[in-house]
Amino acid sequence: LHRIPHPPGRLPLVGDVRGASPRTPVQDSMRMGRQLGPIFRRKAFGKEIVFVGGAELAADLADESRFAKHVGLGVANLRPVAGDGLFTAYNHESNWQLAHDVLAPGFSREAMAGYHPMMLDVSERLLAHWDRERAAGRTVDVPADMTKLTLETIARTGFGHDFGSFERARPHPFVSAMVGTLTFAQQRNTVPDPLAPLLLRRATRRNDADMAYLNETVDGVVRARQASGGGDGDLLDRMLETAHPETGERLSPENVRRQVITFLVAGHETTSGALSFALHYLSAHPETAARARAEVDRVWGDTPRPGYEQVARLRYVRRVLDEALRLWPTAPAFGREARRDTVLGGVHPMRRGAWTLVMTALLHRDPEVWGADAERFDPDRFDAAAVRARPPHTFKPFGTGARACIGRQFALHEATLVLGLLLRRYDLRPDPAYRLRIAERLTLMPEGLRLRLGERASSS
Ligand code: MNH
Repeated sequence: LHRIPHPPGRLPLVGDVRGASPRTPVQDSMRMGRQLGPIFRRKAFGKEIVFVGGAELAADLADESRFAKHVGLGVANLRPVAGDGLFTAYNHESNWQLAHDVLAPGFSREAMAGYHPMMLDVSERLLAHWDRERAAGRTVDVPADMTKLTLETIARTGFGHDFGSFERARPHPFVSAMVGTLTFAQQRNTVPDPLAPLLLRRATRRNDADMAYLNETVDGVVRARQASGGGDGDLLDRMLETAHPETGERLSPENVRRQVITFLVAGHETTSGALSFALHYLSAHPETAARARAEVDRVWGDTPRPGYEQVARLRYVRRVLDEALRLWPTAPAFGREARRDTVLGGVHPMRRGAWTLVMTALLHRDPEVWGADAERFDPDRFDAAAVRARPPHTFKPFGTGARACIGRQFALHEATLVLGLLLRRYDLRPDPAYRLRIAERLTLMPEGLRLRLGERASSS
């Protein structure tokens, strides 16, 4: 450990807290990483955490024979909410494999093609809302509206449920409760365990109320399904009815509850952030927006409801999304632990069970891989030739290995579809005074991003 640098000015007891804020753990770590190099450690109240931001070490950590997902820090703090649901399950918990095998077919190509019309329906609600805002001369609240869109999308495609987000002026209470639990899980890392009951007394009470609300909501969704006697084979039907193809085992009612919360939260929060960052960059780079819009016109023409196959053909729009996820991976870190005693990168010995946190935004900006201009927004980094020229394991917005994101195709399809529809319809005008600010609540979100919608310029 002594070989791994830490920030200067470490204080006794409290550790490396100088210049660090409980509200911006990711951005603080990004700053430290730039100063300290590809691997560094931060200490807070006797707990020392090793961070990896360099591409070479991150690629070594992707070796599944030596490393696996580590459920720690923010993810572990979500255990009271999401329990042994897919995202927060420990590797050794049998419910992980069971739920993975039962739910994976819900993310197949055929399943995705089935969700497509519902995704379009929800997108049309967004377009109607934005048309009204434009007609009234108002700007739009991008993160709030993207959250409405992605929550409705996962709720309807996965669970046949309608939160009515677009009919509400304020966020649905489910969203407020979710943001509350995510914020609490992040905050929980910043105080030592024994002091938490004292220092976070009020926050803990609020968190208990938020968790109770999330549980009530999902119990309602499950009860409604049971009363209606089954849906059309969506995720909830799989959770409730599908037995494991080999063992015949089924998910327990308590585990179903955890999975519903997991998918309602994991299925919308990060996609909402990804869409919001992409819209920020499109508004700040009119030449990129023009190129993307020209592609949409070319591939979609003016067909009002583009088909499933027509979404993946938006290659340049997809690059814009990838580039936004490179700079601001909305799930900004993932934990990796050693399966057995090993040496990381041939230099750092790790005992079995020792773990480290991969800081995705640092990995995505390593100049060794992305060049001296790594901080610059440039979707052409994702054209086919550039991707082929890069080493593997350098772009990891969806994590890595067996525990990587199960919803990746779902998110990419949804987000590409929506960006295509928005580009085709609106000219996205930034507020010239806006400077990108990042709000952290385990996930990342551009804070205070509002856009003015213009009539789109005539197509090229
Ligand atoms: Mn998703 C795991 C990022 C969209 C459901 N997701 C992960 C991980 C990352 C991630 C990173 C791995 C975390 C870890 O190793 O600890 N996810 C994203 C991003 C988006 C996203 C950046 C959107 C953009 N995720 C979605 C969607 C769904 C979803 C959409 C569901 C519909 N994600 C999951 C689940 C897991 C996961 C479930 C846990 C998978 C497992 O461990 O088996």
